[in-house]
Amino acid sequence: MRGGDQIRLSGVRARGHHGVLDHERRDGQDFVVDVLMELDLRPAGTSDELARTVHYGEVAADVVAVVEGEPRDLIETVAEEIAARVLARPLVEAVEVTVHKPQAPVGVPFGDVAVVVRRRRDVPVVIALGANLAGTDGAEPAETLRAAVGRLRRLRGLRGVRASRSFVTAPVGGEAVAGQPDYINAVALARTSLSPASLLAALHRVEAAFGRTREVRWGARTLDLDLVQYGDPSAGTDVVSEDPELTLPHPRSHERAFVLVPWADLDPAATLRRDGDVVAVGDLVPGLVEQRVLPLEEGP
Ligand code: PH2
Ligand code: MG
Ligand code: MG
Repeated sequence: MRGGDQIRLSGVRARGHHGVLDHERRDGQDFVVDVLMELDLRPAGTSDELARTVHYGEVAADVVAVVEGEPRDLIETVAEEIAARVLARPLVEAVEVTVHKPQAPVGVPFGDVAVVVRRRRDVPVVIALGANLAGTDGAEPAETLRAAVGRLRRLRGLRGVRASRSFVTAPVGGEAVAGQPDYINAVALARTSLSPASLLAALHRVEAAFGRTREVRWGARTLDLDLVQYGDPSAGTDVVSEDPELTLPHPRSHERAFVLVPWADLDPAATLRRDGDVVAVGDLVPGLVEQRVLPLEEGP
């Protein structure tokens, strides 16, 4: 488990016209800003690729743009705006922004005055769970799904995990899944501060912990955790990605009753993006009645 990687950028100095007094608006003064970003640095550290981290030069340029930009009465507002810009960068999980105003009109000799704001990304996500093989410890698929939801609840960077009921479903995929046992499927809703790539990596680690192997695409499996959606399509904040490693939204979810039925069961108001359009998940279900999906009866 990683212990919280960070990028620290400190002492960025720029001239701004923020403040409530006339002379502050007229003459301006120096503002000094520190930015502490939390993000997973492993992808960059193991690939040496700038695209897999945050470019601190771009963050510094954002800071200067806000300080030199629209004059505000309060440094709280300046700090909030900087935090929002930094969090808009997809890899940043959390940010702490300190805005110092060392020449503030305090009226007595003083060293420094600063505000500190801490903001964390909080994105709704949809995760589909599936299993159709006993686990390495002999656990039945339904038991594996329950245990996997427990793991998700303890995952760093994931909060408010809510799971649907479990469903028994016929294997979908034609030839590729012919002869496989029925699946147990469920859907979990949660909120995350992780980037899509970090969340996917965390899901892969949970799959591996449950004995998942990947010899054959669409092979029977002890546990499959798919990231179906990241963000809220009805608010236009969902991430759309064609990256073959992580296509978002999941490219086949809209035609899979084993995802849509548990999802709509848990959240009747759920929406999904399909070919650019935002559709109600519940509206897609009637078109898929030929796919067998039945609630798993809780045994005595
Ligand atoms: N997963 C697949 C392929 N087919 N069919 C059902 N019923 N449930 C699944 O989870 C499933 C599938 C590939 O991930
Ligand atoms: Mg899958
Ligand atoms: Mg998968």
